[in-house]
Amino acid sequence: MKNLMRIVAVCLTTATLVPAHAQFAKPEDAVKYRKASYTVMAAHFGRLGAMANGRVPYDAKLAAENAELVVALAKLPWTAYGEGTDKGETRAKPEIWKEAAKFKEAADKMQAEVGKLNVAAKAGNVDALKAAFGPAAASCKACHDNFRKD
Ligand code: ASC
Repeated sequence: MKNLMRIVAVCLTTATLVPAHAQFAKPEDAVKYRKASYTVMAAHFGRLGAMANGRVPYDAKLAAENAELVVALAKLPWTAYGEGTDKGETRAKPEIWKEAAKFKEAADKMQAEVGKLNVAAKAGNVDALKAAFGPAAASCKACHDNFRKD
């Protein structure tokens, strides 16, 4: 019994701390999860965009905090494209699964670009942020163009 409790505890801890290995009870849960991760990512990415485009005043600390969040959030959606998650309330195109290598390449590219954006945000000057924001936004858009229904 003690061992069983230990196994359950380890599983629960792992499920909580390692979203990269997120398990979903139902495909709908996975779809909700990935949409939620994009929604939160877009909120923080949007704050960086507002600063990069001069819509809100540049704030180095806020930029660094938001970029750090974007990097973390950018790791989340990918485990949530498992079997059965191509249906239901999703704009995901079948190409995600049919051209899985291409999709992974786009996902990796986005993560690389937001990684650079994070480095730029930490540099503490708005020009670095501006220079890195464009390519990061383009990497979001590339994936939308190829893999998302409008
Ligand atoms: C954003 C946001 C996206 C990307 C994309 C870039 O701020 O929410 O999905 O930028 O629109 O083209």
